Amino acid sequence: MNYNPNSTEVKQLIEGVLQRHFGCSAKEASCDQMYKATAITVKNILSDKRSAYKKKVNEAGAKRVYYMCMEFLLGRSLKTNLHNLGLATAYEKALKKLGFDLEALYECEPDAGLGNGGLGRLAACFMDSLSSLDYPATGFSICYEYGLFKQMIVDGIQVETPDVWLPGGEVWLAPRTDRTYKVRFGGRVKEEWKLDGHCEILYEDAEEIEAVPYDMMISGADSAAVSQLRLWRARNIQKFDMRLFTQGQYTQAVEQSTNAEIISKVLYPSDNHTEGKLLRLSQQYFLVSASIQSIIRDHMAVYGKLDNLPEKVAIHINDTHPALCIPELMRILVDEYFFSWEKAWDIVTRTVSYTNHTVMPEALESWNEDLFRLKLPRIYMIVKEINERFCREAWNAFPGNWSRISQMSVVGYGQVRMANLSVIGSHSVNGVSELHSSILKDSTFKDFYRLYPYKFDNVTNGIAHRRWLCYSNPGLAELLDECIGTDYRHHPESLSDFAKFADDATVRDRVRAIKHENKVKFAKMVREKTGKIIDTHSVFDVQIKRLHEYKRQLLNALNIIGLYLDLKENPNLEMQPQTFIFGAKAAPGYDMAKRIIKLLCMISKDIDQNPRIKEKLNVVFLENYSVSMAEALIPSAEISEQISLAGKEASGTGCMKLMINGALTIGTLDGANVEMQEAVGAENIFIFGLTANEVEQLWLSGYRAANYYISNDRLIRIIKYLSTGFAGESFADIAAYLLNNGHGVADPYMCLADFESYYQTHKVMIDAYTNKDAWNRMSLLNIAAAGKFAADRSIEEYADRIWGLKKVK
Ligand code: 26Q
Repeated sequence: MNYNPNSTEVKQLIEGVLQRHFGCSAKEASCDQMYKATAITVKNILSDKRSAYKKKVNEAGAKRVYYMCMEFLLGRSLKTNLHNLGLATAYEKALKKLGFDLEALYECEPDAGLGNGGLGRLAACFMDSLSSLDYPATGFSICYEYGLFKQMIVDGIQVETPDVWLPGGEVWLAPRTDRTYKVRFGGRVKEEWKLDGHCEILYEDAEEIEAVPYDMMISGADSAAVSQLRLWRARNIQKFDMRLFTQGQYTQAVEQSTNAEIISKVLYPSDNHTEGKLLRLSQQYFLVSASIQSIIRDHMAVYGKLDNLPEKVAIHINDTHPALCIPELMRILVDEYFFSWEKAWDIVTRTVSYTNHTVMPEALESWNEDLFRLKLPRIYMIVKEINERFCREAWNAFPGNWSRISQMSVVGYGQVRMANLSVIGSHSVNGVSELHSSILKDSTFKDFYRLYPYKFDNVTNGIAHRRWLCYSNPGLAELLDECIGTDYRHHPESLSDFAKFADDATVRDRVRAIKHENKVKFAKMVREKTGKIIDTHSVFDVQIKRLHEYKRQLLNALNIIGLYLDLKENPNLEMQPQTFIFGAKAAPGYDMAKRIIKLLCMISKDIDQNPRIKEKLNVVFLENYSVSMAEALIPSAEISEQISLAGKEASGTGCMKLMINGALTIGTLDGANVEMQEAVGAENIFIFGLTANEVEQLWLSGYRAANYYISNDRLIRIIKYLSTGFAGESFADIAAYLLNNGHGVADPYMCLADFESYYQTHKVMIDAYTNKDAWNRMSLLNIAAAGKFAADRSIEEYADRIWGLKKVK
């Protein structure tokens, strides 16, 4: 197969697919058909390329990594694949000859939204880097029929509708019905000792569900490797009652068969929060069991034995969600390949590694022990055995210290704790930023750190800089190409060369001009989609991320209300025009998050009714924030809001996307912000608020919101005005929440404690903005310092220190 077709050949490929799949010519094809035909030709090229690469990996006997994650937030694929393959120009020309515009076809593709936010998008960025760096990699996840819900805003209220992505997204998937596996749930387990001394495990009345793989290929940029993302879909195994069936009662026969397919129906829409739902547990085991079986099959096909698994295979669990691969791999080694427990445990712990993504206690997964035993009886037995052996080990390390051992155990107080299982069953545990990794060692996993200090590591997150800079901000990429050459596209650390141009007035001015063009383009898009007009001479101040109390969109809102009141009192006030742009989805059952969305929407509506205020202050809440929307918005952003309460955001990755596109950060010393400050210098970032240690101290001594309130006139006016409300709606409930004098809810994220510092810092930042030349210089320096935050760097660290992976070229 030719991986490098020219435009004439591309044209023929597309025409062939159009004819075979849709029975039409290019003239007759709709945009949707043309997008699909184009995508299919790219998929075919990728499949062939993947086969060739896989052959090379097998011949070399190279180690591979399997990245397990309940979420992959991929967004669109066509543009990235074409650019990575170096085929964008050939396709553009071919399509032009066929009467179509490639840029317009990109818009036909729905986002694959198989994730909630940070963790899922990180997994997608990592797949890009793995293939671009020529590492052999496979991702495993679930082929959800519905991805993350679509968000509609009706009168300020978030309404969720199903995300039907498959009709347009399916073109990227290759079903492999020849590679299905069975996954077992429920029933009873019997142990039967055989004469030869081994124990056979028998299952009675278990429900069997079939896992069907749908494969997606992910190209690297100018590399030989193509990564595979294997998505599992659940299928009923039709065990009809044949008697009923032959007696003509087929509807009854069908009714009696269980509906296993709900397992891959929908993605759970909460992030940083777990609910302990049984269906979620089934999803996790479904993913893990099918994937481990697939890994074993591949490994056996090449090596014919499993003793060398840790030398040839790295299994990475992205958070605790796929942690059941630890007992599942034990099950297969012990029950099916008759390894001794000790040998199997050695293999498992040398193969598996784990990344933690959060320190929020409500996000630490635990399952009710009884539910767990009923749903997964054999896995439960294995988990119990892991637990007993661990407790003995811990007893030797901490003799007599019952309370410590019980906190570290996997099974305790009627719960199965997935984080403890993950730490015990892996050889490496890492956090996702320096600060987060130290919090894991000092507090979350303090006792484990004493027992296994050698397991703990840090790999700071990174982003796919080709997608988030080169492809989504072509204007800036072109300027970089001119100034520093194209090397940074493969070696993002070379972006630092751009710093040499900080004193070049022409380059600074071009940075500004590119930003302005991007602002105009984004404003045009918003106008076309929503009718809303954005002043492109106002500063674009952007907060885009899931809606969560700890991320403190509310703190941003308080500051906006302050500005609103300033303008209300003095309509002639001289002020830099500011547009505050938000994009955020709230978990459907998260009432406070939905109230905050409503507050933002009502402030926006109120301002729309006040033309004098509108000249200087605007709030835009973008509906249905998604990967594609982020790609359109981020190149136009000037201020990046990263204002979580210090110690709560594990890393954040949106901050990196905004930085590399020249936005300046206002933020707390939380997550990756700490390292961003180190990289760019304190004079080029706007840091405010309590540090993680100060937060901890304040929490221990008792946070009293009223103390901050009574001494601050501005805050008093703002909080009082919340009760007056916006566009006819009072937000007295939010005022009570912030002051901790409502019933039940109180603000554990200390918005009022950081308010004054935030307000002052924001003001300083807006002043800085009015000095255009100095601002552009800072913007340029942020771009130059963003190289560290590329996923290429993260992946090199994982490959080197955690997975022991070598490139296969
Ligand atoms: C668990 C059980 C049941 C239902 C849902 C969940 C669940 C799902 C998603 C729990 C957590 C998540 C997602 C967490 C997440 O996205 N964390 C973010 O990970 C990013 C990548 O490392 C970090 O940058 C962010 O700081 C972190 O919040």
